[in-house]
Amino acid sequence: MFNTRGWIALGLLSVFAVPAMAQSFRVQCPTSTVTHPNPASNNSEPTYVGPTYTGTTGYGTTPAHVNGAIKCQQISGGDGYATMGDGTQTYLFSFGPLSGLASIASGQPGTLPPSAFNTRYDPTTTKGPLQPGDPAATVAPVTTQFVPPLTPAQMTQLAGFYNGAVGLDYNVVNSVNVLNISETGTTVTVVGYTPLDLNLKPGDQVVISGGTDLPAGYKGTFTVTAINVVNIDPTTGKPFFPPNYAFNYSLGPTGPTGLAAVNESSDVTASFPRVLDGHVDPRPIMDVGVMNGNMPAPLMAIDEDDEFFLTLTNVGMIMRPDLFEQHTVHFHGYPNASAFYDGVPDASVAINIGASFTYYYLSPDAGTYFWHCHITPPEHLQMGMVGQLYVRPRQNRVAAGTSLYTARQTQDSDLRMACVSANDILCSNPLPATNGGVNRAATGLYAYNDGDGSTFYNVEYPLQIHGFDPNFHFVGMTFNPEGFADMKDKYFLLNGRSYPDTVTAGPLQTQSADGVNHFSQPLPAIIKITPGQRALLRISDLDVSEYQTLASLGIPMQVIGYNAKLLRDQAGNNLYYTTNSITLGGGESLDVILDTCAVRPAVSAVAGAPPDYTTCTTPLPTGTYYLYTPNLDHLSNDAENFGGLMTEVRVN
Ligand SMILES: [Cu+2]
Repeated sequence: MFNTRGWIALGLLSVFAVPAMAQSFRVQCPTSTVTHPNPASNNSEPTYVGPTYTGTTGYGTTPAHVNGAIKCQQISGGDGYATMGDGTQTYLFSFGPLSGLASIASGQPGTLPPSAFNTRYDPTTTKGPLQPGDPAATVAPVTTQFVPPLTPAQMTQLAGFYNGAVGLDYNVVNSVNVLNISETGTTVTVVGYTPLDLNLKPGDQVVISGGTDLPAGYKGTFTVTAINVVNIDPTTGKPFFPPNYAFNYSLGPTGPTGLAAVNESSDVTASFPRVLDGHVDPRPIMDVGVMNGNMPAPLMAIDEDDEFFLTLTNVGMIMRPDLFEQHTVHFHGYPNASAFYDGVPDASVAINIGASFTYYYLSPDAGTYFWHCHITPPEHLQMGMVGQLYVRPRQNRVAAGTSLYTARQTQDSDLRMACVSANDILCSNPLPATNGGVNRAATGLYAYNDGDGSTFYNVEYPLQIHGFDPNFHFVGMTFNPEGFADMKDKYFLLNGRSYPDTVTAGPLQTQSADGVNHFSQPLPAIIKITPGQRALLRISDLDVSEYQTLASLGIPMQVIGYNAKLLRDQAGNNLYYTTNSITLGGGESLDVILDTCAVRPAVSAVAGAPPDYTTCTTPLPTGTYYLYTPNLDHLSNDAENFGGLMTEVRVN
């Protein structure tokens, strides 16, 4: 629930009962779906020219325009350690990456298209199998005691690190001994001694081989044309076996005909090449996932109209073997495809140790969201199970030079996306009051489907505010009862780090109780802006015990969105405001633009249209500015009278 300041789980009454789900370490990242029918085009975002559906009832059989893409990500739920600003190692309940390891360690979202996710790590490379602590264990092995920031050579090594799903492996080889093989025309029917139950489907390859009694014409590599084939024994007139024992393949239009049938063969086999179909090897998942907690949890970023498949794998908490903690992913305040994926365990499903579950999300509304585990929320949130999530608007995909107003108007012809104040009182993103005549800029992005270019930015920085109570974390590690009412943060974190760690480039590394270095805090909080340009800060607060204020010195903060909603009234007037500080409670988010330009030219003659954000007449002076908290007791790292909630804005 987005607009409540407490963490109370409002019971989302699901129509689903909570079944005892059979769970496994499988991952799911389909290459096509109903709204994304062509696998070849689902790895990138097509230009937005019109709505996906224009019907007024139900779901069309095929989309009018394919919009968005498919995105996949895998994360672990477990434990780990992080390094605080005063050097203390702090124990976490936490999420870590199980896909996009290189992206996450580079401070990027770990969300990948199927072509990048569905790859297999090859353990026969010179590096050998994935190691605990990877990629830290490879880029900066414990023997060299790497000290951030990474060297250029280490960064290059990191960028080249395997980035797909860690455990994804070939399915088990499906090879069956053949009872009977016969030909009709050039269609061959193969009946196995055992059922063909390993995901065999038409289009798969089959290799037929055998000894002396198999006519050569049957042998070779062919394509399966049908499965579940009724198979009749000509001598009895009855089936050899049920249909799931048999399949067809074709010898092709010019293939040999009249091949003799072979019955009760002793050495004919049909084997199906190994494929990547979601089957995983648990070994690398446990090697990489255990004690690999990240603070913040792995970053996720998707685009409107995407379908997002997120697999959570619970690898257990090694430091707390007495606990049988489940974990979930709760996309806080997110318009879910179904309450089933809301991650509130009371109303939906929770993931047990040794299990994986794939969440499915649509992405109808752009904005800055966040996510967290919803098991015993005050505990798991305080302990570190908090992550960032944002959705980029379709307006980014409008062709450069075309009208933003028209593109925004076009979206209203899809009832799923329509935002018309006259018949939707919850609509927070109506058309602008006037058409300012602003076109899609050649470069740069937008925070929302504003229709007037007013949310334009050049660079974006996700910024998570959080706080740690070291006493709570200590008793959380040492089997003692936690004092929930005593919870009091002593470390104040931006992207999981206190100043001066906030301005350390590259991932922070922590040696965990397994003796291995892990990239515990991958995301720096340094804001870099070219003078005259605009930076979007996607700020979320996941703090359990404190309100947090963040102030900007020298660069005004323009607040354009709150809780993933554009600040706009029902008549289409922008309600953006400029301030020098913002205050958030746990469970809130804000979109803030830092504009390093004092004077800009007009882009449009229309009164009220925003200026030309792509050009700057008078930039702000270069230099280092600060984002910091004016709650001065939060400018500390526990007992250290220094540090805390502060970072740098580097304009140069
Ligand atoms: Cu949890």
